[in-house]
Amino acid sequence: MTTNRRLVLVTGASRGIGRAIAIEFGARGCTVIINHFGDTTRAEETANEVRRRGGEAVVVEADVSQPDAVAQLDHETARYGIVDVLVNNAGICPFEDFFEITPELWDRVHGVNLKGVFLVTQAVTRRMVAAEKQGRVISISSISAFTGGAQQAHYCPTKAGVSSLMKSLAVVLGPQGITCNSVQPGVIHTDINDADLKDATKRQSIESRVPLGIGKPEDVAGLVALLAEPGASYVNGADIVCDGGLTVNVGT
Ligand code: NAD
Ligand code: RM4
Repeated sequence: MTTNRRLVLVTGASRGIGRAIAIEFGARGCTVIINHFGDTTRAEETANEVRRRGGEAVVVEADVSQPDAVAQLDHETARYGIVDVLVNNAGICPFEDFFEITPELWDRVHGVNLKGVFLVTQAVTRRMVAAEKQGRVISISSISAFTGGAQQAHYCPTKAGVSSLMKSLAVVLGPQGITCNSVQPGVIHTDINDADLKDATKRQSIESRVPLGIGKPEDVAGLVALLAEPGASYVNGADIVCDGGLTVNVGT
């Protein structure tokens, strides 16, 4: 089935930032493929909201760290046409002390956050190139690509890797008319950090450092949608910080 609507694939779109991105593209009349892993009920809720805003939605479960699952996601997506906009958003951050991080946990975080971006992007852009589609790849990196976190020694390198991967792909795919960029959110209240942000002391400490306050998923979604507009067609290989001023707040 193909339509004139732009086809947008958002990984990890059942909740949080990915859900807000899916809904934003839905409001812009797109067909949105809503990927998730083990979160069917909320993925269906996202799909319903996309439809309510005027878009079309399809839910596809796949663990982005697994090559076979990504091949299946790619196959399902291709039924709706060639992707116009890929948003690599799926990610995990199981906060852990450095000395408690096992090799298995390290591999899992790297598998989902970094290998997943490689697998999905390779599959989707292979089809874009074959179809001569002037597509967009937008990956949700993080300020953690250039900052550290006491319980994020496994996570931060994955985000540095995502930002780095987008730069290489900007070079590889730019000549084909496909742009690749990263968005680097700061602290956005979602399930990923809900436990931390419910701790009043931690919340106050973070809040006191963010000039615009703790972010909402919609604060990131608006920027991602802008990067998919024609006006952003010359942005390629960029890291765009979206943190309410958190990381510049180091003066006296
Ligand atoms: P979230 O936990 O609310 O949502 C995560 C999403 O990823 C869910 O839809 C889940 O189904 C999906 N997912 C998890 N593992 C998956 C897998 N193996 N395969 C496919 N999908 C999978 O988290 P969030 O805060 O919305 O995070 C979204 C992205 O934003 C992540 O990449 C995260 O690192 C990044 N990020 C978040 C923040 C923040 O403060 N919340 C800041 C910077 C970057
Ligand atoms: C982000 C960043 C945020 C944290 C989330 C989980 O990339 O490090 O501070 O809340 O991850």
